[in-house]
Amino acid sequence: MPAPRDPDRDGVPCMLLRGGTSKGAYFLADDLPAEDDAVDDLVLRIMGSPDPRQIDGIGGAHPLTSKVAIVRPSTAEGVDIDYLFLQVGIDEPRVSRTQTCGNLLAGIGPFALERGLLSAGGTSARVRIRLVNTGDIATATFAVEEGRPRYDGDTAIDGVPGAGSPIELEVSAGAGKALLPTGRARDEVAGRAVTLIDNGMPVVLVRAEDVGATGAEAPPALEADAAVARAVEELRLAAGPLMGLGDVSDQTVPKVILLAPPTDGGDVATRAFIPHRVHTSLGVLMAASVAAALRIPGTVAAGVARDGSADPESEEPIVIEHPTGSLISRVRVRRDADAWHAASLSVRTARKLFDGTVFPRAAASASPAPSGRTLP
Ligand code: NQM
Repeated sequence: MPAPRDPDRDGVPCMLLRGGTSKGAYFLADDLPAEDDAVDDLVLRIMGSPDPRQIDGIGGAHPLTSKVAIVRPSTAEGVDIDYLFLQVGIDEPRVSRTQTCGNLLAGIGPFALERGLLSAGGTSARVRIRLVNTGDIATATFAVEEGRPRYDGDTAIDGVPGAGSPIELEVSAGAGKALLPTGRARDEVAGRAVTLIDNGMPVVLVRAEDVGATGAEAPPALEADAAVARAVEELRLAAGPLMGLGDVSDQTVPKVILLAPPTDGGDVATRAFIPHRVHTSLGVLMAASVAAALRIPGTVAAGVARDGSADPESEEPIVIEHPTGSLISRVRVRRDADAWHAASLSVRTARKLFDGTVFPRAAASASPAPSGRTLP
């Protein structure tokens, strides 16, 4: 009998894909250890963390390129695939399971097809995906050719050069999840008016001017502004418990999104703290949360948006401006006796970048040997 595969000796099968405006390492759950702690240790060593440059691993030294997707066939009724997302710390040895990622979600259907977890005849595939981190359910629809995903096409998304094949992502909330976690369209947190909303990604929406920003800054300028960063973190820490997330000091959620009136023909302008770096564009589920808020009367988003875009009956696409262009989100909101609900649809692209075997950095030894030769 062959010896069981040892990740350190034999490496781990891994596919790198760009999903939307992010990039991540995709694995089959069966190719990883069973225990969470062992998975965390392994993905940290694969990505090259902790190290601000992730120089000894495949991470890209930014939160948008330090992401992992773990995929397995689902046992849930009516669902094809389970997708677990890991946000891998860069300069800290930390792996977070508290959020999902709508951008890597774009690559899940194609990856599952590439790995033979699904088969698809005809010209398109429709895959039901459970977002294990949040319990939400997504349906991904994408083009296939001879049973393989198509990556080439004419669909361009801002923040990614070129164009690709469109991947439609329809996301709806898992059972029992509240769109407005406090039940209110607007709250006062740390002395500021905010909307706390979770349409796939828990976010705190605040007017940019209320934290001392304009909402037109480039991400590095916002990251360098210590007063804004302090105000944003104060809001986030206070909002976390109100959103049912508990103490969020060590979590990557909620995200804080600064809102301002649109300046480029869209419905609203955004700058997203994820939660400490500033997004170079906008997460697709963050956009869904902004879009749902925009359609709910009384929210901070409805107050900032272009006149006429805050109509709850409207099914027009919502154009959300971000630092590198805009993202279009379609959202339907409805109110029943108890609460507001939402479902959203967005279009992304994804591309297979690499498929092979990744070799983790060696586990840290207690006393590393000195590097280099000693000169006489
Ligand atoms: O909101 C970044 C991204 C995300 C999240 C982050 C995302 C989403 O990849 O749907 O995809 O939350 O750190 O853009």
